[in-house]
Order: sequence, then C-alpha cells, then structure tokens
Amino acid sequence: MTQHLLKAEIHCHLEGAAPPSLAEAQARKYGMETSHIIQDGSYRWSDFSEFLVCYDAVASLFRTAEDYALLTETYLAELSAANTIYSEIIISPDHGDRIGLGADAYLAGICDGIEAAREKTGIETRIIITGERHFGVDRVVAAAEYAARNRHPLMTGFNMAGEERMGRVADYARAFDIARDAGLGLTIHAGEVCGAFSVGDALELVKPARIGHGVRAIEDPAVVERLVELGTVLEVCPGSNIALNVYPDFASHPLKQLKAAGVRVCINSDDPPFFHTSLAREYEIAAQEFGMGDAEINAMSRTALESAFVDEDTRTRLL
Ligand code: ES4
Ligand code: ZN
Repeated sequence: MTQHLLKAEIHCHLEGAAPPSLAEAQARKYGMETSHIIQDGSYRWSDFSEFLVCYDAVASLFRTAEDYALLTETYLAELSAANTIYSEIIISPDHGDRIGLGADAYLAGICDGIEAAREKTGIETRIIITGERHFGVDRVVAAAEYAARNRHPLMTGFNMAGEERMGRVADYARAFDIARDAGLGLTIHAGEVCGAFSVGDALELVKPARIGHGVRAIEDPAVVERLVELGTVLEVCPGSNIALNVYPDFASHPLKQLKAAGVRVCINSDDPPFFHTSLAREYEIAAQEFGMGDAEINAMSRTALESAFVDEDTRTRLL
C-alpha cells in the first residue's frame, strides 16, 4: 500500500481531472447531451485525436467561475485525501475564452477553488498556463502573453500541451521566449505521441526545466544523455501512456530504464478519469508494476518538489 506516502504531483490537466459524474451534472445544468463523450460512467475515446476532442468537449461543460472553482476544489480534495501535499494544475485560458467566460474569470474561479482547498486541507497548489498546440501557433503565443501580463502569485509556469504531431517545436519557440522573459518556469509536452526527436527539439529550442512525458527519449541514447547532462525532469504519467497505447503494458514502459540511466523522473496522473487512474493509483503502479519500494517512490516525490515551480520558502517547508 502507498496510501501512507506523502505525494506530490506536477502534471495534471484541470479539465482532464473532472470526474464523469461531475461532467454529467454540468451537462444537466446546461441542458447538454453527453452520450457521445460519456458512456456507462466513463469517458469515450479510442485514440489520441479522439481523446483531445473528448477533452475539449468536457471542458466546454464548465462555463462560469463557480463551475471552475467547484472543479478545482473537487480535484484538490481528492488529492489531499490521498495524502498529497503539493500539486501543479495545467490550465488553458483558451478554454475560458472558448465558452465565453473569458480568461480572467476562468483564472479567478480556479484560484478560488485553490484557496478553498488550501483552507480546508492545507494542500499547496500552483497553476501552469498552457497553450494547446492544436489551437495553432497564434493561440499558444497568446496564452504565453496572457501569462506574462498576469503575474498572479499562484501562476508560476508555462506549458504546451495538445496535438504533438502539429508543427515542430521551432514554430512555438517564440511563446516560450515570452514566458521565460516573464520569469515563468517552463515545461513542454514532448516524446509522448512523437519520438525522441521531439524531446531533442524541446531541449534545444525551449530549454525547459521539465518535460511532460518525454518517455520516448528512450528511443535515442543521445537524447537520454542530454536529459541527464541538463538535469531535465521528466513528468512521467505511466497510466496515461498505457491508456493512450504509447506502450502496450507496464513491462514495456521505459520508466525504470530512464531512471537507471540517471534521468530525473517523477510520477503524475495527467488526465486521471480519462485514463482510469488517479495519483493514488500511479503510486500503486510504481509499487506493484515497477516494483519500487517506499524509498524509491519517495525519491520521485522529492524530485517533483525539487523541480516544482514554487517559491523557495514553500519548497523548503514541503521538502
Ligand atoms: C494531454 Cl495526455 C495529453 N497530451 C497532450 N495534451 C494533453 N492535454 C490534455 N492531456
Ligand atoms: Zn499532459
């Protein structure tokens, strides 16, 4: 059992953490049909492209600041019940814009949820603004500009998620320049759907402190070596990788090889109900599927906190 272990997570998409029951309640509230995205209490999708469509459809069911506060607090309460002391949630102002709420109210609702959860449970949370690659270069740059303009104390990082096969990292590098200049921590989804070249491009062109997934770096020893040299942390999401068929099973997953090569890694839930997982389950997977003991698992939680986009006082208190 891993329930007793203190946990930390630095890669979870907020809308991707909505339980199907909450999405259904939201759909009832707004008179929307969900049979195309939810069946028998589970999200329905069959490959990465369909997953992204399903994700955007679920996001469109959260329409007010209060809806977002409820979603945020619901997720953080679940994390805290699993003994989690720190979380970073990935949010995209585009989703606020798309349903006509606007990015400011979207962010304000999420911050309300974070404060409510902190008051009730003590969990520390920070926000990573993300651009969605499949919304196009201009939207990713706009997300970076939004983050740079609104230096809210809880908003500490910038990411790019979405369809990794769309364009090359070079096309989006300008967005990361804007975020870096604003003092935000940088992380980018790479080496999940695309191969090691995508991780190599990210390291060269973005120079992020962390990479979302990055597991397919294992396909090129030179890229693995570069990750070790730079000390870049991989936000590994094993359950997500199996659900999206990046690997057929845990035995084929490269988490242990990356670790053995000296790459800094931690474990995360990504979009937990979409992938039939939770942070608690990812810790169980580390123990049961990867055969890790408490000390090895705790070392990954420390890596998450060491590489967290958080002020040094908070980091010291949590470590
Ligand atoms: C995502 Cl697993 C994954 N990959 C890329 N973009 C995403 N957005 C939400 N989940
Ligand atoms: Zn992700």
